[in-house]
Amino acid sequence: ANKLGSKTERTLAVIKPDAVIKVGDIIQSIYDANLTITKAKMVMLSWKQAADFYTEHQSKSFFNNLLQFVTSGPLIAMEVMGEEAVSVWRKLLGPTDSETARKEAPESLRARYGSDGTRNAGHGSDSLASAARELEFFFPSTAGHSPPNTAKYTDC
Ligand code: RTP
Ligand code: MG
Repeated sequence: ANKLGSKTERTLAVIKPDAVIKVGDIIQSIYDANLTITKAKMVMLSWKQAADFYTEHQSKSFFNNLLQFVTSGPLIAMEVMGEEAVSVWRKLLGPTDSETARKEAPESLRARYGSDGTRNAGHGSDSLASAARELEFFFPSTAGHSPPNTAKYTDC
């Protein structure tokens, strides 16, 4: 806890290929929710990288469709920080299935920008442990060299 007694967390937020065109609205929503973006990059994942990232889902029926989708175009990966960032970002996303989201959380990002149960606009880490693994996947800590212009956030 910081000096105000709140739980500042970091989470991985990913804008999936179907919603990259909406990056402006999504960044606005993040700041409106009192969260901060502390790292960001646009990347293309190979099939192998996507399979590694989603390894927990490798035996699921939707695994192939999921990999097909997330390798179909660029993603925007962000480290998002703030009070209860893990749950606040998942709440902003809304229910996994965008059609469910349109019924149950019409203001959510998946309701607004997703299509169905697979093409659903975004990803959010589901726990602090997942966040640590997933942030390391997209933003690996490197020994030694720091490239220029990398902002370092140590607290809010
Ligand atoms: P995410 O990991 O992307 O933040 O989403 P989530 O926790 O709400 O959903 P999860 O169960 O972890 O599923 C990961 C992603 O797989 C795709 N999916 N397709 N039945 C389906 O077609 C299906 N179910 C899941 C979605 O892209 C989901 O976000
Ligand atoms: Mg998940």
